[in-house]
Amino acid sequence: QTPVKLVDYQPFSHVLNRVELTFRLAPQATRVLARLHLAPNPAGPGGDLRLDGEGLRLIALALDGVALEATPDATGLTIAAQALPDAPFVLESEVEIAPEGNTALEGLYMSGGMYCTQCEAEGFRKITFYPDRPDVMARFDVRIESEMPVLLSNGNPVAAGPGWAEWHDPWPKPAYLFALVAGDLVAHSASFTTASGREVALNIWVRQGDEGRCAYAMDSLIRSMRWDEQVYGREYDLDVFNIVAVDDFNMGAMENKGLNIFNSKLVLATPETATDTDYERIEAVIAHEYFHNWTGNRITCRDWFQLCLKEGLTVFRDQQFSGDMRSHAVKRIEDVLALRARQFREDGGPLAHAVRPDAYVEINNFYTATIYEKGAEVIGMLKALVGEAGYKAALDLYFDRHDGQAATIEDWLRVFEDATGRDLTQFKRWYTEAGTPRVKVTEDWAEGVFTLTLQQELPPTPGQPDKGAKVIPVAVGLLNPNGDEVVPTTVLELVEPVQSFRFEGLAARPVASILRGFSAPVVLERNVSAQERAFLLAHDTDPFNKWEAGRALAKDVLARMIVEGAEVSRDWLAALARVALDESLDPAFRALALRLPGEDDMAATLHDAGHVPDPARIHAARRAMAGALAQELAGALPGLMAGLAVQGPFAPDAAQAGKRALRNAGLALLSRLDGGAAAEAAYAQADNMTDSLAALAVLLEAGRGAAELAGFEARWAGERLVMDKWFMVQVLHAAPQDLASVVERLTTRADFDWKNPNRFRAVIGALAANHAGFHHASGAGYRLLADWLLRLDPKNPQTAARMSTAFETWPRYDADRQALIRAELERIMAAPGLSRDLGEMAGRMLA
Ligand code: B3K
Ligand code: ZN
Repeated sequence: QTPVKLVDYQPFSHVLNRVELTFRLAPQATRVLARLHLAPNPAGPGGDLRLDGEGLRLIALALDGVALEATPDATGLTIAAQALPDAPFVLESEVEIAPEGNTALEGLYMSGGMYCTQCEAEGFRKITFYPDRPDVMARFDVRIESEMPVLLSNGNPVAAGPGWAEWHDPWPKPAYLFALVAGDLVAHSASFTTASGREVALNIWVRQGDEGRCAYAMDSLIRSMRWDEQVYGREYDLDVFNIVAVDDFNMGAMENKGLNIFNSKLVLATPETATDTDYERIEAVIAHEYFHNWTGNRITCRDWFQLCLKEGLTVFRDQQFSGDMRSHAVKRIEDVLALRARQFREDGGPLAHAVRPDAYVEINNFYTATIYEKGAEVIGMLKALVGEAGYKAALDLYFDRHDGQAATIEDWLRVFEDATGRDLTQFKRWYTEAGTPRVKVTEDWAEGVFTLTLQQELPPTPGQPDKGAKVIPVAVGLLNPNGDEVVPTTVLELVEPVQSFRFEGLAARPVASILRGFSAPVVLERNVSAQERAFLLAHDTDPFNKWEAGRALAKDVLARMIVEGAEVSRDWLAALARVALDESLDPAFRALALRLPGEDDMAATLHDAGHVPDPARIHAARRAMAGALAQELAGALPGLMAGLAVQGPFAPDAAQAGKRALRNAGLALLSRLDGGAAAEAAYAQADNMTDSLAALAVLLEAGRGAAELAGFEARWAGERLVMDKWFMVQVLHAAPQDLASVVERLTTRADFDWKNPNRFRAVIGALAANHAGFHHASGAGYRLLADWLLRLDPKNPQTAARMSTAFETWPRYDADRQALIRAELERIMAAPGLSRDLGEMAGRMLA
C-alpha cells in the first residue's frame, strides 16, 4: 500500500478545457464515448499524458481523429510524450462498463432500477479514461441515450427527444462533481427567484409513490437558497437545480453541480415515517449540499489533502444555517456532543490525523469527523479570533479571489491574513497537527485580582510525537457570588504553552465560566467543586456552558459510581431536577440536560483519567443513575409530561420537536418506575414516528415491546426507510448479553438486504453502537462485526472500511478485550483479496 503524499503534488501535464460525453446506457454494457479537448499545460511538468481509468473495457482510442494503439494498465492509460502534439488536440475514447454489477456504489451504478453515479472522490475513473483529479476543471457537454423517461446530468438542459437528452454545464468543474441519472422518476417541483431576479426551476426526483414525501426537503432547499444570498451574498448560478433520491448510497448525499444525489433517507419524510431528528438532518444536509455550490463547486480543492477546505467550511455554514432556523444554543450543544462522540474519539486513537493530512492510501477513508467537524471548529475559531466583520471581509475576498479555482488551505488562510492583517502562521498548526489539546486551568484570587492560568498540553498522535503550541481562543465570562455576570464574554487568546490572564476591579472572588460556546475543540481540565458546577448550571448566562456544567457534574457523579461504587449524588439530582422543571427554559435544552452521558463517552472519560473502563459496570451504573433520576422526579413527571402535549397538527419545527424530546425523555424516566406501562400506552396513542419510535425504544429498554415490534413490522413491512428503524432500534436497545443473538436473528431474515448500505448500517452499525453489548467480554460482538466486514468488503469496500472504525477504541480497554479486538483486526488483515480501503484502516488501527 503506497501512500499518496502532499509533498509530491504536481500540476497536471495538460489543460482540459472541454469534455463531450455520450452515454449509451445498458445495464450490462454501457458505452461511454468521451472527447477530451486537451492542450499542453505551460505550468505543468510536461512528459507523458496519464489518464486514470479502472475496470474499463477500451473499445477505441483516437487522437485528432487518428486511431491510437494503447494498452491500459490496472489504474489507467499512458500516452507517451512523443505521440502528443504540442498544440491543442482532441482525444477520443470509447469504453464499455457494466453498471448493474457495480456493488461498490462508486462510478455509474444501478439502484432500484435506475442509473445513478457517485464520483467523489475518485469514481469518475470508473466511467471513462480521464485525469480524475480536482484541479483539472472543464466544461462538460453530456448526451444520454436511454429508454428511461427521465435523463439528467449537470448544468442546464439543452435539448431532448425520445430516448435521449443533452445537458450543458457552463461552469468548469472537476470530474468528481459529474453526475448522471436515468430512471422512471417523478418530480416534486417548485421555483425560486434569485436576489437578482433569475428564475430557477427546482425539482426533487423520486420513485412513483414517493412524491408526497418531498415537501420538507423542498422547503429546506428554498430556505437554504435564500439564506446563502442573505448571509453570504451567494446566488445560485444555473437555470435548474435537481435533487434525486436513491435507495443505495454509501453516505448521506453528494453535491454534484446542479444535480445533487441524495440517500433517500435524507429526502423523504412524512410525520408518520420520519422522526424529528430525521427532519432536522434533512434540513441540514439539503443545506450542506446546496452550500457546496459555492464552497466546493465554484471554488474547489486543488488536491484531496485540501478536502477540509470545502468540507469544514460547508459544515460550518450548515451549522450556522441550522442555528438560524432553529436554536443556536441547542444546535451548539448537539454539535459538541457529536464532535466529542466521533471526532475526539478519532483524535484520541490510532486513526488520528490532521485536519489537513499529508498522506493517504485510500482517500475515501478520509471523509472523517476530523476533516468535517474539526474542520468546521477550526473555522469557528478563526471567526472568534477575527470577529464578525473580519470573517465577512475574509469570506468576500475568498469568493472574489478564488472563484473558478482549485484552492488550498494556504489560499484560505491568506484571505484571512489579507483581509484582517493578522498573522496566521501559528494558527495553521490546527490544520497540520492532529490530536485534541488539553487545557489545564488554575485560578487564583488575591487582593481583588482574579488570575486565570491556562496551560496547553498536546498529546502525541500517530506520526506526530511533538507539537507546537496552538492558538486557542478561550471565551470566558465571570459571575459574582449572586450569579450576576460581572465580566461579559471575553475571548482570551492562549498562544503560549502557559499563560496567565488577570481580571481586576472585582468586589468578590468570581465564578469563572470558561470555554463559553465551546470556543475551541479542546478538553478543559479543571478542578471544580460540585457546588461550583451546580452554581454554573443554575446561573450561567451562556447556554452552552450552563448545559456543560450539568454535563460535567453528571460525568463526575457517574464516574464515581462506576469506579468507587458510590451512590448517586443528591446534589446532582436536585440540581438537574431544577433544570428539568424550569419552565423558563427551552424544552429542547431541558431534554439535552436530561440526556445522561453515553457509555462510550464514559469509557473515553475514564480512560483519559487513567482508569481501564469496564463496559458492563458503565452500563449498570448508567442504568442506576437513570433510575435514581426517575425517583427524584417521580412526583413531577406526570405534570411535566402533560404540560408538554403538542397542540394541533404535527409540525417538524424546533418548538414542537423540543416538546416531544422532553416528553419522551420523561417517558423514558417514567418507565424506570412503572416498568413500561406508560410507554405501552404512549406507543398505542402515537400518531407520528418520533413518538412511536421513542416509545418502542423505551419498551425495549424495559425488556418489553414484543407485541409492538410485531405490530410495527406488520404496518411498515414495505417501507425500507421505516424498516431500517425497526431493525436498528432492536439492536441499539438489546441487553448486552443478548446483542449477538439479536443481530444473528435479524441478519438471517430475508429482508436483511446487506448490500444496501442503509440496512447494513441499521444492523451492523448499531451493533457497534451498543457499547456494553459490542464490548461484551465474550468477544461475540467483535467477531460478528469482523465477519460482516469481511463479507461486505469484496462487494462494497468503502462502507466496510467506514464501519471498521468501531474498532478504533481498542487501546482503551483491558488486556483481554484488546487481545480479542486485535485478533479480529489481524484476521481482517490476513483475508485474501482485502480491499485497499479496509486494508488501510485495519493496518492503521494495528500500527
Ligand atoms: N462530498 C460528499 C462526500 C463524498 C464522500 C466520498 N467518499 C458529501 C458531502 O460532504 O457533502
Ligand atoms: Zn460536504
